[in-house]
Amino acid sequence: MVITEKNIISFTIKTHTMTELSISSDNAKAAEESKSLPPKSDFSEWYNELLRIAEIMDVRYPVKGLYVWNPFGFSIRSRVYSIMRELLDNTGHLEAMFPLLIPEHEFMKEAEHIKGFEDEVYWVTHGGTDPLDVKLALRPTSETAIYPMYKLWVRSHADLPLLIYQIVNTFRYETKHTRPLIRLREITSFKEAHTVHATWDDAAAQVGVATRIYQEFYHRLAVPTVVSKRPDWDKFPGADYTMAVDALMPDGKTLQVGTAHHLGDNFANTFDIRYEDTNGEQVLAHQTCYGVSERSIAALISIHGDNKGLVLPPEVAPVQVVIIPIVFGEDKTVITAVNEVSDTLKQSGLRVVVDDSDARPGAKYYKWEMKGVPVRIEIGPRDLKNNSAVVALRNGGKTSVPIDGILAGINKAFTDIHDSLFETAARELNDRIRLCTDLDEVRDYIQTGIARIAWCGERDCGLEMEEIVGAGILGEPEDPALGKGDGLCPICGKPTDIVVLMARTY
Ligand code: 5CA
Ligand code: ZN
Repeated sequence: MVITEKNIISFTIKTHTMTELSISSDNAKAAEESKSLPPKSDFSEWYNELLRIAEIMDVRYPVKGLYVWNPFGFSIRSRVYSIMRELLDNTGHLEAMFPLLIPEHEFMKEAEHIKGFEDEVYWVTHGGTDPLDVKLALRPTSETAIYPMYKLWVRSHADLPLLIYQIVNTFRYETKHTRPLIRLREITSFKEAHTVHATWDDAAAQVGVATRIYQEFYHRLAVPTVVSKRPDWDKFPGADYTMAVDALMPDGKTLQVGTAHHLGDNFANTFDIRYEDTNGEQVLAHQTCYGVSERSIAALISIHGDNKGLVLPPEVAPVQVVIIPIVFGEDKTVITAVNEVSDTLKQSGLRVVVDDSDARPGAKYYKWEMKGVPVRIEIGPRDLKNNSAVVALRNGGKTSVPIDGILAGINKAFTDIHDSLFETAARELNDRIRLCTDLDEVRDYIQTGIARIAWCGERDCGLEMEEIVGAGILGEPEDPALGKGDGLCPICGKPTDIVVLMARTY
């Protein structure tokens, strides 16, 4: 092979990280493709095309409901899940890992749980050509894998509380329309926590801790959420009650992005999980479980993205800063300055790419905007004369920053970007929650957002409200500013101070 300058360049690119590699595709092609991103107002098309063009997921895998994480998408996922791990580890949770396969006799122990999941379970029935003695379920969630072990692990009140989580893949034979990151048959990023407590009240307090952890998690992703108590008919199979965390998607539908379930002593009863209390008595334990999936990434991408592509909060962006040298002719001073700035930022742990390819600046902007890079730095001869650089934020705005203070400038930009993304999304959510006085109004309003409406709390009235509106009751919001108010139940006319949320849901 003849060694040309081009070969050398491509060789050096190959020694870079996976992220840099996957995004080093041809600029002209990237610019061309970005033009084909449909407007965000056409949300469903925009979403699917964004996943493809920004290289988040490849949906061409030949099994329905199973998708492939591209390296760039996976890099976002890793950072998002690092935040989750950090929050759980800092609140006393321990990470563990349980088997994927659950024997039929364990899976079939809890009646409500079976009813809820039996239509969704994939079964392994053969080992090679031999039929198995005991059928094995691919976990749709892991209560029945974990709790037989908890029976062995929990001995005394001193073992409690027990707070364990795992991040695994789970399988659900979903019959509703499958969608990447939103409704999968193989959920690849299922974070499930399973806790054991002495009393019902201790478990209830843990459900509160869980929803606060989730709100904090979503805040780090700059995604505002609403927490509500699901109506009884929509709770987790086998739970006493379910608290849910919902995000509002751009098309006005809500996405359930996390749930925390109070399991009472239901599973403890079934799996015989008991502890010796201070009086030496054997007492049934109380439990909770709570979960989040890659829906968190669907919300992150959908809520912040725009017509030009991804917009990512700096903490989870695979590339945080792209530096574009503006060079004319043979002058090397700009390149030298660019490399110095790049080194300074990298030494502080920032994820930086210098795009010194010979594509036009416009093509470079397209490419890195599509990838959601939060900050673009441009340095040209004129900037150098002033000892400054132009700093452009992906979510809008440009400033000039002195090169001497570049690190402080970029760190401040990161904070500003995160705060502004959150504030914009929170305002949007706020503006799209409306108090309605009758069900006709609810039916109209849910085309746009989330409706608030009085409800007496009776099951029959709630089910009829859902029937009339053609959408679900999310539940009574935890925040009293949303969940309380004086009104009349739209079905039975009884006065009530309960207000519930109704929305079209994914
Ligand atoms: N064992 C409990 C807590 S981990 C459990 O399984 N709860 S769950 O069924 O509500 O699932 C937890 C969360 O996973 C849901 O709130 C939802 O955000 C997400 N999820 C559920 N099914 C899917 C699916 N098919 N695809 C993507 N995410 C899903
Ligand atoms: Zn009523």
